[in-house]
Amino acid sequence: MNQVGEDSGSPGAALKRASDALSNAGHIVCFSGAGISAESGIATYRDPLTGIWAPHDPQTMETASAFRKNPQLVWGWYLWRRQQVANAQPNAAHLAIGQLATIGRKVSVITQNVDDLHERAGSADVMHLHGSLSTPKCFACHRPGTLPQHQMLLPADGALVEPPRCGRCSGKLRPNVVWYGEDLPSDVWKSAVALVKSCEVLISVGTSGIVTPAADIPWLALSSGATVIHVNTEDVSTAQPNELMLIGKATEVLPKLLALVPRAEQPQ
Ligand code: BV8
Ligand code: ZN
Repeated sequence: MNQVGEDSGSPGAALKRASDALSNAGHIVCFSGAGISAESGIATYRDPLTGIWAPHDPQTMETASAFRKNPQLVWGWYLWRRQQVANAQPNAAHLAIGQLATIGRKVSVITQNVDDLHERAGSADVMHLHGSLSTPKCFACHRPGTLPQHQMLLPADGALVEPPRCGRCSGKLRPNVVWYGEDLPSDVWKSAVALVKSCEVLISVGTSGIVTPAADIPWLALSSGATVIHVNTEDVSTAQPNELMLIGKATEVLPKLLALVPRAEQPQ
């Protein structure tokens, strides 16, 4: 298994192999998890919750049954997370991926994250496998909910409030994210799989690979003949031939790696 910093002084053998693979690639997929937003101050799912949310386990709050049981708590948690994202900035890793699309190669961004930091870093057509915090939808009729800004903010005193109602059927509004036990949006999943099967390189950044079917993405790329480059503070590789492990923080590894990739001769 190759990792960054193997050789003394020069860029690591894996970093060299990774930049070579990217330099020969026409289509690159960037697949991200919560770890890419960690350095923007957004807690990962491995971090314990803090403040008023500390007593709660995220996994139990990310379900339809939790919302049915306590809509105020779940709605409040998502408003709090939305505010966390609004107060955060894209970091050097998001920006490096945003930049990659400007060097004449086809770049697709597929994320498990529900934040909008890839978009705010300049990436276009970001595919959100697990939805997004940006707009709510109706729990009953699934239509998107449009809300005045003040209803998308947690009350200053942190009070938990009833979720607003759908303008069409007056059902409760819920976050437009994919909860555990819910199917991923089939159109998004199908498009993501098609892109992963057709890319030459997939960079997998900041994901623990626990949640399926998203966790299958890197292995789908490998089995389709692509090179997979993992970027993570921990070793998450399975040391297969076309698999590279770059260990380090996304904001340190990604800019260094992507700076080594020249503009494509024949723009894609
Ligand atoms: C589905 C949106 C078909 C919500 C999320 C039993 C019963 C029912 C279902 C299941 C079951 N067993 C398994 C399942 C399937 C289930 C599942 O996978 N469960 C897990 C818990 C085992 N999946 C589903 O239910 C999915 N739907 O399968 O539909 C179906 C239908 C019915 C019944 C069966 C099947 C839907 C899953 C979607 C859940 N929604 N998010 C919200 O966010 O509120 S998941 C959420 O958690 C994220 O979106 C993401 O996918 C996941 C977290 O994973 P990561 O992103 O990897 O983040 P994590 O914190 O884990 O790791 C961070 C990584 O970054 C670490 O590796 C760390 O080392 C690294 N890192 C940290 N800092 C840095 C860094 N790396 C680089 N730089 C740094 N600075
Ligand atoms: Zn409705």
